[in-house]
This record gives sequence, structure tokens and C-alpha cells, in this order.
Amino acid sequence: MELKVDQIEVRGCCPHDCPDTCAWTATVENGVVTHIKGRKEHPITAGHLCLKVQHYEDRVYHPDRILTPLVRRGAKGSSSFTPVSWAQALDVVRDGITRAIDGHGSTGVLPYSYLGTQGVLQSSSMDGRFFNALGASDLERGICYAAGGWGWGLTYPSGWPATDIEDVPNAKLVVAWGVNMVSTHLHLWPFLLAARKRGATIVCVDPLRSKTASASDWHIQLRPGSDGALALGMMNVIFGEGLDDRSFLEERCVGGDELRARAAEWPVARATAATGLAAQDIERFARAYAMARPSFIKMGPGAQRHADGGQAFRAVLALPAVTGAWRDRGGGAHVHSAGVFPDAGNAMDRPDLRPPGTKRSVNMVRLGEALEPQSGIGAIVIYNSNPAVICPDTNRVLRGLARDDLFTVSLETTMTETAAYADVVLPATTQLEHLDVFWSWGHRYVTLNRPAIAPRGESAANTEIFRRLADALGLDAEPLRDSDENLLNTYLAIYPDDVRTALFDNGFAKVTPTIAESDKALLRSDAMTNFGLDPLPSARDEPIPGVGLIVLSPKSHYFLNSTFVNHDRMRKAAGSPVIAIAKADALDAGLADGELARLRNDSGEVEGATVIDDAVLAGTVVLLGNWWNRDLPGGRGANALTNGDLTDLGGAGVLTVRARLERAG
Ligand SMILES: Nc1nc2c(c(=O)[nH]1)N[C@H]1C(S)=C(S)[C@@H](COP(=O)(O)OP(=O)(O)OC[C@H]3O[C@@H](n4cnc5c(=O)[nH]c(N)nc54)[C@H](O)[C@@H]3O)O[C@H]1N2
Ligand SMILES: Nc1nc2c(c(=O)[nH]1)N[C@H]1C(S)=C(S)[C@@H](COP(=O)(O)OP(=O)(O)OC[C@H]3O[C@@H](n4cnc5c(=O)[nH]c(N)nc54)[C@H](O)[C@@H]3O)O[C@H]1N2
Ligand code: SF4
Ligand SMILES: [Mo]
Repeated sequence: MELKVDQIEVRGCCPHDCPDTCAWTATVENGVVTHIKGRKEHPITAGHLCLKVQHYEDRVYHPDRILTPLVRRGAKGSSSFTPVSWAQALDVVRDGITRAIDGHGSTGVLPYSYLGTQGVLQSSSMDGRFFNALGASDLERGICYAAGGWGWGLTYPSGWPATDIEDVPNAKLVVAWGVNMVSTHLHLWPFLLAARKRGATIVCVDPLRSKTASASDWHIQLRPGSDGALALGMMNVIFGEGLDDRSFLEERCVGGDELRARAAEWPVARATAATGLAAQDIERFARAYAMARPSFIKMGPGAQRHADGGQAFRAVLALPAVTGAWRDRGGGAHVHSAGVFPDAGNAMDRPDLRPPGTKRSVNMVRLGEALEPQSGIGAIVIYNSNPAVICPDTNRVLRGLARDDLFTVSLETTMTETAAYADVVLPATTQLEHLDVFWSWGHRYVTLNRPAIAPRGESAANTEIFRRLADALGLDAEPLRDSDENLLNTYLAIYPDDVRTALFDNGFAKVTPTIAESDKALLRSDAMTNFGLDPLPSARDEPIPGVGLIVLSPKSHYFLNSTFVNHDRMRKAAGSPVIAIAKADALDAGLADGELARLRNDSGEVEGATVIDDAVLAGTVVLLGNWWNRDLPGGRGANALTNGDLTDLGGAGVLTVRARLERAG
């Protein structure tokens, strides 16, 4: 494509909560973004953006885009607002937050955010400074990956980096373990295909025949939550047949002998009973895994969404230590690559600004509980998240957000079901309108996002909104006035000069991790004992106990969590929300294809059209995608069935729950 005289091209990147952090170029014509394309030179993006982001201009110019501050006019949740000036909106916010502090103390103000944008500036800089200076409650942000992340961190110390995904084409056996990467980590998949071209086998371990399972050479369709049992059964075979790497276990690991004894407690018959798999499959997988060199395991967040998620990760992650897969380039495992990037410590969010004696923390998974009338939260400031849809225990969350005495501020780009409950909505910019910088949880590149256009309407970047809020509340510490450029430079100060130079020249730069060869893998973790957990990888014989079917709510190919659900282009591609079940369960419940079904448990109910799908394992139900509540016939999505329970490690949400299936109506 030739550039016209009045066109400019601006380099940036995708902000979404996705491991790929793609680099893009935006074409701007007379101040309007006309085209976005993935950058060819970026080794991971390789010139290709996913379907969701190929038309990012849809987000910038969406009809529901919020372009002025809004003050609530109708009932909470009714989306009825009056546009006001920034000065008027800031007055209302000042009064509302002051009232909450007068009534409950400063920790009566709760920030609620996640990774609507993953940018360091727009998700974890001025916002943190503002809430610290205010003395607000802290939010524990573990909803997504904390159990698996902790499982990884308690097994492999910080000097032990996850496998570089660019080395995966060397592997001879690749396992997509509880990850639907064809949808969720799209830019890892070509590296697996490159490995397959050189003779590798692709195995997918998933209760659902996902897009990735369908595209793999071998689908191991285990029961949800039984990954630990499978891994221990495999280790039983590996140790029993002498396929372990004894010297690696002795030299690079703590607890090898204890793990061998633990694996001896898991003969294949026991693993078979727990996983629902055939004994031959467990044995065959164990041998193939142990004998392939290099072998690589990618674990996704999807495999840790149950009560024992952390332990399940520890068990699977022990496999590459048992076989010594870490010795080989391209071998090993990948949970996330966050550890590769230097840590900015307290430089961005400045906890030193916090007034003494203002300590309270709230787990984001338990928002419903935190918003109960007696729980001492009088104001909530929500940004980069849509808790009305994505937070467990929807009924309780919505009851809390509807409280008359709760003052709610929402920083949003678009009118979400959460923003609909706000007293004041402040218009936020999209990625094309602000500066930011990104590390990645999938690859090893740090990426710069330059703004392509000026903020639309009266929107402002989160950083600027928090500067304005600080000013309105009379918070005058100097760090609350830092410009975005200063924040960027503060963050980049932790990188070596060559990385910074490459980043400014090319828009992205690869980071080399610091490797500590002396660090050992902790197959026995004493920290686990401190948490009251088994120090060795363990598993249950009955993985998800309870009555009813096991409900899974994995990611949609066409949405990014609850983002893009209000985009016509993506809705058309996604179809409609359904309750997908196996034929046997449909027969049991007396449901035919297309009939209205209801799932019910102590938290709530979800209704939807039945789809009988042979990709779904009997005993499980699949509710694909974070559809908005209003998209389902009963007005509630998957999180009406979840309840705020936390995983064994890290305080992530237990999103895999049980519910009874019945005919609706
Ligand atoms: N298209 C798209 N991409 C996304 C997202 C999105 O919403 N849409 N979201 C992003 C985010 S925030 C995240 S966290 C990642 C998530 O990335 P993934 O982990 O790949 O996503 P999920 O779909 O949640 O889960 C993956 C698979 O795990 C399976 N699974 C469920 N329970 C178990 C279990 O107990 N054991 C095993 N082995 N498998 C299990 C599910 O059936 C599902 O197919 O994706 C990111 N990328
Ligand atoms: N049942 C069930 N529940 C789940 C999951 C599941 O698999 N099943 N997945 C869980 C996981 S893994 C995750 S990560 C969470 C995700 O939950 P969230 O992080 O809440 O993700 P989104 O639903 O995409 O909401 C992000 C919001 O941020 C807004 N946003 C984007 N950029 C900006 C910005 O620059 N400024 C401001 N102010 N706003 C912005 C978007 O418009 C959007 O409304 O959901 C969790 N909930
Ligand atoms: S959502 Fe993921 S795959 Fe899609 S453009 Fe963004 S980073 Fe790339
Ligand atoms: Mo996530």
C-alpha cells in the first residue's frame, strides 16, 4: 500500500489482556484512523492481528463510545445519564468520595480494575499513586492466573525463565495443556505448526474438544480438575520404567526422591479412575512425553480455574523436571513469561505516598462480599474492568452495585453493564489515543504504544483522569503530577540502554532474562507447607466434588473477555450464547437441541438454548464466552453460577463450579 500525502503511520500495539501483545501500525488520514495492520517485522505478530483487533477503529469510533463525562439521572443500572462538563463531574466525584471517607475512613474507597488495558501506564502507574495517596483499600488482582502463576512460582524460582516460545519449533513433542491457543494465544500456534513440520506431535489436554484440540494430533479429553492425577499417573510410569533423568533431579531439583515416592502412590489404575482416561492412553502419553527430546508444555489459565488449581499446576510442571526436558533448547514449560521482564518495584505506584495506618485489602474475586452494606465500602472507582459480567457471583455483585449509599465512579470507553451502575462515568481514551508501554506474559518483547490520534471528544487517558481526580481531592504530592512521558521514562529506567534504544527505534525490543543456574526447581516446596498445603504435588481422586454437571466457561474466539461483545462484527461471528452439553446429559435432562435449558445452583441461574455438542465431555456443560448478562434469556451469564470461592493458591477465582441442568419454562 502506498502512503498518500495526508496520511501518517504510527506504531503502537494491542492493549488487550492477551499473551501475544501484538505490534501494529495505525494509518491515520486527516486525524482519523483508517486502518490497523500487524507489523511484519515483529517476530511474534508476524504481520497478523487476530479477528478481534483487525478492525480496531471499530472500538475508537463505536457508537457506544463515551465522549463526555456523564452523571447518573435514572436508577442505577438503567444507563440513564446526563452529559456534564469535566469541572461538574469532578465536583460530584469529590463530594461522593469525601462522603465515603467521612463515613468509613479512607479505606472505604475501593479501586476495582483489571487488565482491560495491560499497559504499564494506563493500568499500573498514576492509578496506584492516586489510591495510595488517598489511603484507599488495596485490590488483590488475582482473578485470572494467580493459582497457576503461584504454582509456577513455587516450583521454579525467579532465575528460571519460562521457555522462550520462539524456540518451540525445535521441540519434538508439544503439549497444549488446558490452553485453547488457537483462540487465546493465537501467535504461539504457528510455532507449534513449525515444530510439527519438523516431525513434532501436538497433544492437547482439555476436557473440551476445543479449536486447539481439534487441530492437534492427539486430544486427551480428561475430566476437569484431574490434571494433577494425570501428571502423577504419568510420573508413576516414567519413574517405574526408568525414563526419569536422575542426574537432573539430583543436581537441579529439591525433593526428587520424595516426588518419586509420591508418584508411586499413583498407579495408572488410580489415575484412570480420577481422570476418566484409558490406562493405555496415560501410559502411551507418559512414554511419548518422556522419550521425546525436546518436549515442551504450554499451560494456560484455563487449567487452574478450580479449587486445586495451584496444586494441579505444580504436578504438571514437575514433569519437565522429572524428564530433564529443561536441558534442551525449546524444551521445558511455559506458564507466563512475566519473570523475564525487570521489575519496576515501587517506582510506578509509589506505596510510600500512603498515609500510615490505612491498610485494608479486598480480593477482586469477592467484590460481592465487599459490597455488602455492612462491609465498610462507601465508594468504588472502576476502570479497565467490567465486574458486572466478569466477576464471580453476579447476583451479589449487582446487588452491591445497586446500593443507594454506594458512590460509584466508572472510567470507561464504552457503556458497559458496569458503567450503567455508576454515579459518574468519566470518558477514557482507547489505545490509539494515549501513550503506553507493555511487557508481555506470552513472549519476551517490550513494546511501545505511541498515540496515533488526539483523544476523541473530551476523553482522557486513565493517567490524566487520575491526575485530575488527585487535584480535585486536594492531593498535592509531586508524583501525582508526573506526565505520561515521565512515567514512561521512570518505567524504562529499569531496562538496559540497548533495549531502550531499540524500543524507541523499532517500537519493540527483546529482553534477555537473567538466569541463575544455581537455583533449583522446588518439587518439594516448604512455602506450600506454610500455606497449609501439601509440599509435594498432589491430586484428588474426585477432582471437582459435588452434585450436578461441571460448568466450564472458557473464552470465546471472537471476544476478549467481555470486550467486543457489543461489537456487531464480533457478535455476528460469535453467534449467540448457548448451553452446550453432551448427548447423554441432554437425554438425562429431557432436553432436545434448541430447547431452553436452565442451570441452577446456590448462587443463581443461567438460561440458554440447548446445543447438543459431541465436543463436550459427558458430565460437563460449556458456556463459551463472557457474554453480557443482557444477552442471555434469563438476564444472567456464567458468573451467576460462581460464588467467590478462592483457589488453593494465589486467591484466584474458582470459576469451575457445579450446577443442576433442567428444562426451563
Ligand atoms: N479470543 C480470546 N483470547 C483470549 C481471551 C478471550 O477472552 N478471547 N482472554 C485472554 C485471557 S484474560 C486469558 S486468561 C487467556 C486464557 O487462555 P486459555 O487458558 O487458553 O483460555 P480458556 O478458554 O479459559 O481455557 C482453555 C481451555 O482449558 C480448558 N479447561 C477447563 N478446565 C480445565 C481443566 O481442569 N483442565 C484442563 N486441562 N483444561 C481445562 C477449557 O475447556 C478450555 O478449552 O486467554 C486470553 N486470550
Ligand atoms: N465465568 C468466567 N468469568 C471470568 C473468566 C472466565 O473464563 N469465565 N475469565 C476471568 C479472567 S481470566 C479475566 S482476565 C477477567 C477479565 O475481566 P476484565 O479485566 O474485567 O475484562 P473485560 O471484560 O474485557 O473488561 C475490560 C474493560 O476495560 C475497559 N477498558 C479497556 N481499555 C481501557 C482503558 O484504557 N481505560 C479504561 N478506563 N477502560 C478500559 C473495556 O472497555 C472493558 O469494559 O474475567 C474473569 N472472569
Ligand atoms: S488480542 Fe491478542 S492476538 Fe489479538 S491483536 Fe491483541 S495481542 Fe494480538
Ligand atoms: Mo485472564
